[in-house]
Amino acid sequence: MAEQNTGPLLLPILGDQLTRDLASLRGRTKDDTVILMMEVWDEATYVKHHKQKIVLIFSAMRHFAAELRDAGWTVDYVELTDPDNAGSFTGEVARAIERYDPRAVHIVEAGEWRVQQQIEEWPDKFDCEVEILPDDRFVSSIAEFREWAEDRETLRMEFFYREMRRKTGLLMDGDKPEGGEWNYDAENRKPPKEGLEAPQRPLFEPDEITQECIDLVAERFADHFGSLDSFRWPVTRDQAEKAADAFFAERLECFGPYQDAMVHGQDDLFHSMLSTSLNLGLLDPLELCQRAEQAYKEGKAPLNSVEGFIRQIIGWREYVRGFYWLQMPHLQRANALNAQRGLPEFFWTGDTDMRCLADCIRSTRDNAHAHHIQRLMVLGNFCLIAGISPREVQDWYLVVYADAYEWVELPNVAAMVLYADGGELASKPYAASGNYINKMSNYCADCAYSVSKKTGEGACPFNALYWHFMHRHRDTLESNHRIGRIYSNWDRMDEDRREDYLNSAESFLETLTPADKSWARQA
Ligand code: FAD
Ligand code: DLZ
Ligand code: SF4
Repeated sequence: MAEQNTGPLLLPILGDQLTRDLASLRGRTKDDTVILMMEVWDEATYVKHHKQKIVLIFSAMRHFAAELRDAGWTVDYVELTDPDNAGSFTGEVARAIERYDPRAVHIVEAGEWRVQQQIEEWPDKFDCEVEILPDDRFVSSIAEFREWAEDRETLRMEFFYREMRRKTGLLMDGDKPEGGEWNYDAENRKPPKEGLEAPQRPLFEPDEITQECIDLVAERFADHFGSLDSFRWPVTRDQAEKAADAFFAERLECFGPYQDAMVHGQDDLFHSMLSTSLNLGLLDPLELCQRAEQAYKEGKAPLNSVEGFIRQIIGWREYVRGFYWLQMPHLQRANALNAQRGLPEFFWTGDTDMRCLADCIRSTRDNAHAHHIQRLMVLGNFCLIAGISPREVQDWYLVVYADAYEWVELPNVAAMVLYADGGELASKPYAASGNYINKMSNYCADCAYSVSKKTGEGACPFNALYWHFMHRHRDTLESNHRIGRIYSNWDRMDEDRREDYLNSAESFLETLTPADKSWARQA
C-alpha cells in the first residue's frame, strides 16, 4: 500500500492575489500550510512593464508576505535575486514541491489567460495533487458571465450591469433602479470650468521595503519605460483603505460630473485612483460600491456620482473580465479594421507638439497612470483613427499602466478603443475629432496646432484623421445606425474639401516615426 503523504499543503499566491481571504487561504490551518510567493523574471519581463508597476507589485507582495507571517502563517518568499530562482511560476512551484513534498498544491486561478495556461499544465507536470480554485473576488463568476452571454446577439455592458445591480441590490428601490434610471451618464459629461481643481489625493512615501524595490528596479530594469521618482502608490491594504477613505470624503461628490473632464497638469482630478489596489486584491470591489452607496444614502454624494462609480466597478470592471475569458485567446489577434501602422515613437518619448497627447504621455511616464478619458479619447482615439496595429497598442497599454493586467487591459484596448473585435463589445468605434478634446479639456488653448483649423499647415491632426478614418472604413461602418448619418455630412461636403481632409491626414501620417519595438517586448 502506498504511504499516505502527510506533507503540508502548498499554496502559491500570485502577485495580483494579495487578499487575506483568498479562496485558497480560507479555512486553512496555519500549522500545516506553506504559502509560496515568487518574484519571477518571466512575469517581470513578458512585456517591459513600467518601472513603477514592477515596484508596486514587488513591494505589495513583500508587504503582504510580512503581514501573513505576522499573522502566524509560514510564507516561503522567493526574491528575484535569489541565485536559485528558476525564473518562472512553474519552475518555482517545482522547486517548492522538492523542498516540502506537499500533500497537495492549491492555487486560485490566474487573472490572465497566459498564466492560467501554465497552471493548467501542473496536474500533469507534478507528481502531486493540484487543485485550481475559482477566483471569487468578483461579483460575477466567469461561468455566470458565460451563461448571461450565451445566445445573446449582442453583448452590451448596460444590460449586464443591470443584472449586477439586481444581484447586489446596489442602488435598488425594490426591483426598480434608485431614482428611476439605471444610468446617469448623461449628467456625467461636464467640461472642466476655468480653474477646476481637485483636492490632493493621499500620497504614500516609500518605506524601507518599497525603497528596496525601487533600488532593485532601478538596477535590474533600467531600460524599462517610466520614471521612479514619483512612486507614491498604496502598497498595503491599510494604505489602500486610506486612499479609499480620502476618495469617499473628498472626491466622490464631484466624480460624476467631471468624470470625462481633462485638465492640463491635473492628472487625477476627481478619479478614485483605486484601480491599482483593486487589481492587486488589496481592496474589495463590492465593499467599495457599498461605501459609495452609503455616501449617497447619507446625502454626502449625489446619485449621478455614486451610480457612475458603481457602474465602473460592477458594470465595466466585471463586464470586461467576463468578456476577456469569453473571447480568449483570439481577442489577442483580433484586427477587424485591419490596422497595420506601427505605434509612433512619441508614445514612448512624449515628444509631440500635440499637447493633449504630450500631457497624457507625461502623466503615464511620471505616474504609470492616466485617467479613463485620457486613455480612451486622447491616446486610444488617436491610435484608432491613425490605424495603429492592435498588437502594438495592446503592448503599450500593458506596459505603461500600473493597473494593467491583460484581463482588464485587452478588452479595453482591443474592443473598446480599437474596435478590433468588430463591435462585439462596443456598439460603435469611439472616434472623435479635435472638437471633442477641446470641449472636454483645456489642452487646445495652448497647443501648437489649431483645433478650429480643419486641414493644412497648423490644423489639429485629429480633425483630418477623423475623416480619413471614417472614409477608409465606410464599407464596415456605414450600416451602423449610430454612425451612418455621419456619412451624409461627408457626402454633403464638396469634393475639394473632402480631398483636403484626406490629403492632410495622409501628409500627417507620413510624418510619424514608428517606435523601436524593443520598448515593449524583451529583445
Ligand atoms: P475611476 O475613474 O475612479 O473608476 C473607478 C474604478 O472603476 C477603477 O478603479 C476601475 O477598477 C473601474 N473601471 C473604470 N473603468 C473601467 C473600465 N473601462 N474597465 C475596467 N474597469 C474600469 N483599467 C485597469 O484597471 N487596468 C487596465 O489595464 C486598464 N486599461 C485600460 C485601457 C484603455 C484603453 C481604457 C480606455 C481603459 C482602461 N482601464 C483599465 C479602465 C480605466 O481607465 C481605469 O480603470 C481607470 O482609469 C483607473 O483609474 P481610477 O482607479 O482612478 O478609476
Ligand atoms: C505583473 C507581475 C510582475 C511584474 N511580476 C510578478 C512576479 O514576479 N510574481 C508574481 O507573482 N506576479 C507578478 N506579476 C503579476 C502576475 O503577472 C499576475 O499575477 C498574473 O498576471 C496573474 O495572471
Ligand atoms: Fe490635441 Fe488638437 Fe487640441 Fe492640439 S488642438 S490639444 S492636437 S485636440
